[in-house]
Amino acid sequence: MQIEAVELRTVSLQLKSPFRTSFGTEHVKDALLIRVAADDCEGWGECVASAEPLYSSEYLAGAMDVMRSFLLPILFASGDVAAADVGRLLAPVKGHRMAKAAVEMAVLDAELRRSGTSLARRLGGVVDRVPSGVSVGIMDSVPELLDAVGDYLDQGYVRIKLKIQPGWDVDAVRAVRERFGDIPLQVDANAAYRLSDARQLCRLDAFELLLVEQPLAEEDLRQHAELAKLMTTPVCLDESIVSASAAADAISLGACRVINIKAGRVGGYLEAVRIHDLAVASGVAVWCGGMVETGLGRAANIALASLPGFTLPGDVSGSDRFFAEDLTEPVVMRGGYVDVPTGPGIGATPLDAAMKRMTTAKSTVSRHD
Ligand code: SMG
Ligand code: MG
Repeated sequence: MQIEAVELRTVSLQLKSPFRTSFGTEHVKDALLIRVAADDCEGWGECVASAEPLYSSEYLAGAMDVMRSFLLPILFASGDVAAADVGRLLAPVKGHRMAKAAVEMAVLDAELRRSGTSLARRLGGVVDRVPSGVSVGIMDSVPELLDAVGDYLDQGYVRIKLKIQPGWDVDAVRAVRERFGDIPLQVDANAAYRLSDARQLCRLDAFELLLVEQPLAEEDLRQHAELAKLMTTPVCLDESIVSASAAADAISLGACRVINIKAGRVGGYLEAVRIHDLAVASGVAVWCGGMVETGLGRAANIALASLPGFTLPGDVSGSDRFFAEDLTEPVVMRGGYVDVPTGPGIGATPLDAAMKRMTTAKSTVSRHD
């Protein structure tokens, strides 16, 4: 397709409750959305970069700038563009995978809407619903945590992930195990530990967790491999896996037995599928991560999670886990599952009124600018 214009839009969604991780507390979700328009179709993308560069080096205003200054001019100059070409066309720009992923997602959505194909079908999905896990933030107290976990279990979530950090780890996990027994449970440190904390991390082995996610820093593949030898709990990588190439390195180093795949982090849904394929071929389990996406990114993540290698429940919760109101029809978790969208493209579209209310800024870049 020949892309004629691209709309960049920031939206702000109120979170139902603050979401606290080892790197900070979010009260609102600020998202960068992109809409590409070609002569006969349009498509939506969502960039997972947060307002501040605390999860990874990318951040929302930076993503917007690199799109406007570098990525979109390349696409405009490329004439007829297919989604499968976007990664290669944008490769001369180093890094900026979250920005690139959003651009590719929008082109992919447009292409699929035009052909009437769902994203799940395009990516190779094999199921029509996927199990829904929930990520539970760091709380002020253990009783507060137990109330939150109890509430999510009552709602039907099939797997609980606890955010941890030094000072909020073993006691929190023990309390959840003692209260709720043998539930599928895992933890995510968002790189808050160092290899010298291995003794403390090994204390988590007593609780038969499904995995410990990203205990050490993004760059520390070798140190994750050392830690993995010391722990019986499987090490899972999130932040470290920025590409299929990084995944191949991590697997061959023995740095992880499990991978959290986030399309936004790895440069797009097509690279996410390559990581899935590589992991399956290597006997490494994968699951679909989340970045507190709006209904757009959430729908696309569910499509990705329907591929056969996603053998562990993902962070694919219902919209109401985070938002009182989403900007699309909400994703609904029922009986521990969310349905894989079947409509063309990502299968979700912004609702005009909600979108208008939630928009904080909007601009358009055209081929002829
Ligand atoms: O979307 O359910 C979700 C959030 C899941 O915990 C979650 N994501 O490191 O895996 C992770 C975190 C990153 C959140 S940063 C906004
Ligand atoms: Mg994580």
